[in-house]
Amino acid sequence: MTRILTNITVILFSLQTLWAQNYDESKVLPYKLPELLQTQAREKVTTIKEWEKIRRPEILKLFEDNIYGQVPKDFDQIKFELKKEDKTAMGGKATLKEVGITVSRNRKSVTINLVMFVPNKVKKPVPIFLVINNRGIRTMDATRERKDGFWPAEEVIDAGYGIAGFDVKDAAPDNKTAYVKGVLELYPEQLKINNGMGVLSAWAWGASRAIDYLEKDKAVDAKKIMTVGHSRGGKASLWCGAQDKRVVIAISNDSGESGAAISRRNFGETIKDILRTFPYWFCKNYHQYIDNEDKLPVDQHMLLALIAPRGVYVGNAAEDLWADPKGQYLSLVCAQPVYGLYGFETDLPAEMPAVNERVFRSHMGFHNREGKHNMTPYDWQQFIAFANNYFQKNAN
Ligand code: GTR
Repeated sequence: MTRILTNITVILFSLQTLWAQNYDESKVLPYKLPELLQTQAREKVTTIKEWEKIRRPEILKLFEDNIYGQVPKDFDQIKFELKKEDKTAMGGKATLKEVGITVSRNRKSVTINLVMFVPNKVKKPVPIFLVINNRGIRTMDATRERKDGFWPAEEVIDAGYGIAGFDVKDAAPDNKTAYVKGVLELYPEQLKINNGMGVLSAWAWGASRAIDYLEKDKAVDAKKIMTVGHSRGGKASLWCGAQDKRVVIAISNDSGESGAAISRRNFGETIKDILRTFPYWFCKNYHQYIDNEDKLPVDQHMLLALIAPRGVYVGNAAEDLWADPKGQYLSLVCAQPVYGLYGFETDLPAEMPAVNERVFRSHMGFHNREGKHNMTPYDWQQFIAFANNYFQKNAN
C-alpha cells in the first residue's frame, strides 16, 4: 500500500514538473547576460593579458563560489598501479590498460579505476578521449565481449585515438546521501562550507587525477587529452575543462542545465528543477538562485569561455528539450568574444544549425542530432571529426 502511494506521489510529482516546464519558444522571456568582458571593478577587458590575469580568475571563482563549489588541489600522495595490460586486445589492434589511481590525504584514500585502450599500429603517442562515465563500468567492458555505443572503443581506436574512462562513482557516488563516500572523505571540511565541493566538482577532480596518470603514460600525447561527458558527466567535463588547462578539448553531450545551457533562458530544466532532485551535485550557495537566475553573477556561456583558448564542443539531441539545445547553442555564440581576444574564428551563425547539421569553427563545435537524450556512435563521430579538424588546424 505504502509502495503504491509512493508511486502515485512520484507520478503526480513528475506530471507537475512536466506541466510547469516551458517548451514554447514564444514564451521565452527576455534576459540580460552578465558582462563577459568587464571586470568586477567595471573595467573593460580588451587584451588576452587582462582576460587571463583578471577576468578569467574572477569568473572561475564565481563558478566555484556560486555553482559547483571548490575543487581542492592539495593531496599527500598519488599512486598509479597498472592492474592489467593486454597488448593483444581487440584482435591485436589495441592495448588495454587498467590502472588504479590512488590518491591519499590525511590518511584517507580514494581509488579511481581507469580503463583505457590505445591503438597499436601508430608511430607517435596518441590523442585520447577521457570519459567521465555516469553510465557505469558495464559500458566500458575491458574484454570487449559487451559493446556499448556510449563508449564505442573500437570506432575510436580505428580513428587513431585512444579512449579512457572511469566510473563517476569511484570519485563520488551519484546519490543524495552516499555522495560523501569518495573524494569528499579526503576533504571533509568541504562539507561544512557554502562553497564546498559538490559532486560535479568531485567528478571533475577525478578526471584531473586521471589526467595526472595519462600525462605520464608514454602511449598518450599529453598535449592532446580531451574530456568527454554525457549529461551530468557533460557538466563535469566542461567544469573540468574550465579549470584544468591540460584539457585540450572539453566535450559535453546533452549537458543542459548547469552544463552548456544558458540558465537565464526559461526553457526546459531550470535551476529549481535540478536542485530539487540533485542538490548534492552543487555547492550550497547555488540555492540562492532558485527562481532568481538574474541574480547569478555568471551564466553558462562564461563556463565555455573559461575553456578558451582551448577547444570546446557541445553535442545535443533534438528531442532532448529538457536540456535546451538552443540555449546550449546560444551559450557557445555568447562565449565567442573571449575566443576573439585570441584571434580565433568567431563567426558562428546566429541561428542554431538544422538537425544533423554540425557546425565546426577552429575552437568551437556544435551538433544537434535527431533523437533522444543519449550519447551514441553518431555523437562520437562528430567528436572525432571535430578533434581531427582541431588538431589539423592547431598543429604543434
Ligand atoms: C536529469 C537531469 C539533467 C541531466 C540528466 C542526466 O535528470 O535533470 O540535468 O543531468 O539527468 O544526467 O542524464
